[in-house]
Amino acid sequence: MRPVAGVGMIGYAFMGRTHSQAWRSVDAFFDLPLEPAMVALAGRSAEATAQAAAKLGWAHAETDWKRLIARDDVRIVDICTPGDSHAEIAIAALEAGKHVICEKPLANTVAEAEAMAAAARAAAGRGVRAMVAFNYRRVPAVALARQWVAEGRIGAVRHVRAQYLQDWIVDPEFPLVWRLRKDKAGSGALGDIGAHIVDTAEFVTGERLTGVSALTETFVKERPLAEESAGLSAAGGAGRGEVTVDDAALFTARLSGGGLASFEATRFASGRKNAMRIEVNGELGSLAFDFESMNELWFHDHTLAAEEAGFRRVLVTESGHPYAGAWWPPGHGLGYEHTFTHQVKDFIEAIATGATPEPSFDDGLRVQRVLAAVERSAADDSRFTTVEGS
Ligand code: 4PW
Repeated sequence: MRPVAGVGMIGYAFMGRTHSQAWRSVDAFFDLPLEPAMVALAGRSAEATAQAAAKLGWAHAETDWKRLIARDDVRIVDICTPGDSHAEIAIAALEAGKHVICEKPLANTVAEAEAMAAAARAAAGRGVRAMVAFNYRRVPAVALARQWVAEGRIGAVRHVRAQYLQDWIVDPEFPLVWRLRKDKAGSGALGDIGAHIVDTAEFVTGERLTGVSALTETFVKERPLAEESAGLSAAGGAGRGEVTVDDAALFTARLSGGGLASFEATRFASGRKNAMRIEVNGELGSLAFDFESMNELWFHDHTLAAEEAGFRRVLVTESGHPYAGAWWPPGHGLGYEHTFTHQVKDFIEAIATGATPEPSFDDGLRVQRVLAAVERSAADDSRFTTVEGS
């Protein structure tokens, strides 16, 4: 009999639903050293939380996250709330000896992320683990790209070209949901989706961003007010409010290995729904990925004769590819939700083996520092060179 690890989750909106799906499915597809049990879900409204718990597969409902953390049958705390509550909940859970998995970005500010990373380091000494949920690391094609870069298949990295393109707020009448409020989300496209491509770039290349130069813009400054819990699709209510975050963030960066990188995070790329893309050009070849075709990785081998070389599509569904062997026969493909299942699988294994889970809170802190550097750079007009005559 395997030991049981009780899980308590806080929040049940978009991310709460993805994480619930992961906890429900992980034990059916992977051989785990611990058996996860979906013990309790916490939310503010008793009725809505009880309904969500029943629908998503949680045994109990709590209306106070402190009570959830205090439960003896909860060993793992899964934080799926907006960024403004991550630090308080994560630090309390770690201090109570609970393993913590926390949605991204790690926090709303560098100071909060520093406090969380310090709490995670202190807890690690007591055998307690903490992980930040950059789920795109767990796309098989992204994990394969990292493996091939690490194996030297593309040689020294010269360029990273990363984009995360969505279009769900192009309509100026789309309401002011929490993701568009600095007090709840910390930043806009930058933290919500730019954070993913920063993490993915570092993950795939094994390098660090060492400096940035940035532009940000808020195209629509005011929107209809929305219900507090509204997600990526929502109806506007009465009254209007100010958008306090960026709609788009563009920046260039230097990489620790000497390469140059560019990043674009926007929710105004009409027609692009969830185009999380990365291309890496190395001295021996290139790799390219687009989440909208998430089962594919494109590879160009620059050591081949020019007559033979060129990008070729690798269908990342073979049993020898990362994570893929646990699922369907070759060619049958995986979807968005599988990335979350892989994430909790890796987290459970780290808890059981005592390894530091990746990405750790220190990794989340580093991304937070990049986001802060982007905001500082964008706010500093003196670095923006106006074109003569414009
Ligand atoms: O995966 C993405 C998230 O990290 C989702 O598409 C939306 O953008 C919701 O939050 C971010």
